[in-house]
Amino acid sequence: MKKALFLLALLLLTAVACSGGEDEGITVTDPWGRTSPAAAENGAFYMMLTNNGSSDDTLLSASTDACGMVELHEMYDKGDGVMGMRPVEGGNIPVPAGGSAELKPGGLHVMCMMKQVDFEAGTEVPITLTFENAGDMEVTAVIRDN
Ligand SMILES: [Cu+2]
Repeated sequence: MKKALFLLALLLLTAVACSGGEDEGITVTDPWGRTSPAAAENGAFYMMLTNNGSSDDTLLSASTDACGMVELHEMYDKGDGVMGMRPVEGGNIPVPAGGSAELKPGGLHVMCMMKQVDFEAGTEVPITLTFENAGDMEVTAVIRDN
């Protein structure tokens, strides 16, 4: 129910923002991060990026006080079934017009290095996402187990 209200609020905000009949642009759905022990140096954030607009956009970067350094990463197969991760090609994540980019465990993620806070279940982490066209968007990632 709480989530439904949140989504409704988002829709209303979007409606207000688009009252001029402008491009709807980027929607960020369900930003979250996985719980990890305080001793763990790194964490990751996941979310769904949807582009309802008519022009391509790109997630250029992300930043948050919860991390000493943030990069956009992807998981890849190092061979022999071993997975590694690396910064995405070009350092950014394209979100094509009418399409989406899913950041999820085992794939694309916002990498949080030098964690500054404990990733305990229920913790809310404000993140600024910077898009090429949509500009800066503030989202709040919620920490949970999966
Ligand atoms: Cu990573």
